[in-house]
Amino acid sequence: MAVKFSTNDASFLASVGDARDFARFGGLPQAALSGRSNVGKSSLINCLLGRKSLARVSSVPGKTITVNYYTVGGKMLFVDLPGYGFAKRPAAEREKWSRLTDGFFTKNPASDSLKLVLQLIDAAVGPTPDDMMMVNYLRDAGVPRVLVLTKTDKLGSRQREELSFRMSEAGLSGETLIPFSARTGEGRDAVWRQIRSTLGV
Ligand SMILES: Nc1nc2c(ncn2[C@@H]2O[C@H](COP(=O)(O)OP(=O)(O)OP(=O)(O)O)[C@@H](O)[C@H]2O)c(=O)[nH]1
Ligand SMILES: [Mg+2]
Repeated sequence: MAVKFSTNDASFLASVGDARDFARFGGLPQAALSGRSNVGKSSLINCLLGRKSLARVSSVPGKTITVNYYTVGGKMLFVDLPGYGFAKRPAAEREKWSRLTDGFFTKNPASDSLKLVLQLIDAAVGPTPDDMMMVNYLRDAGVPRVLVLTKTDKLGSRQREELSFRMSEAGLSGETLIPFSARTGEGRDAVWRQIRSTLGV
């Protein structure tokens, strides 16, 4: 059964810019957030934890290329992965992104602790080629995942239908899909249920 812990009892743990430091975060189960720059990763963390600005929400996408760890109730970690798909990013930064993200999934001594990836997809944009690459990677690697469709507050009912059509066209209807909005709180409980059952917390 789920362990009781307070989701308000959360704090920023560390910002990691070097894959060698991932080893330090074994032990507690991890839920990682992956997605395009600006898709709403930090906002989702703040929303889940009921905090205004624990995770920094940026109006300029992709400013920092670091992996950010947050501890929750002393029972689990959120891992905010650096956003991808920011076209104007210089080559050196893109390379840093690849090195860090690749390191997180393929050369992470603490990867046993990674229990779930929340793969965020902007509901108003639909799955981009980069999103598809990421989802296919997670699929092939057998990483447990849920697809969180963010910013649903921007959609009318017609656009919601279109989105679900586009998701199935992209071959994603077999995935666990959770519509989510940090603005309205839609999907917050569903995301927590997934995290709790997958991480066993
Ligand atoms: N309408 C709406 N806007 C949102 C929502 N979530 C985030 N945003 C906005 O989208 C922008 C990016 O949000 P962030 O949470 O910083 O996105 P991120 O994925 O962490 O971005 P990076 O850290 O730069 O990769 C901000 O302007 C947010 O206010 C949402 O649910 N609805
Ligand atoms: Mg962020």
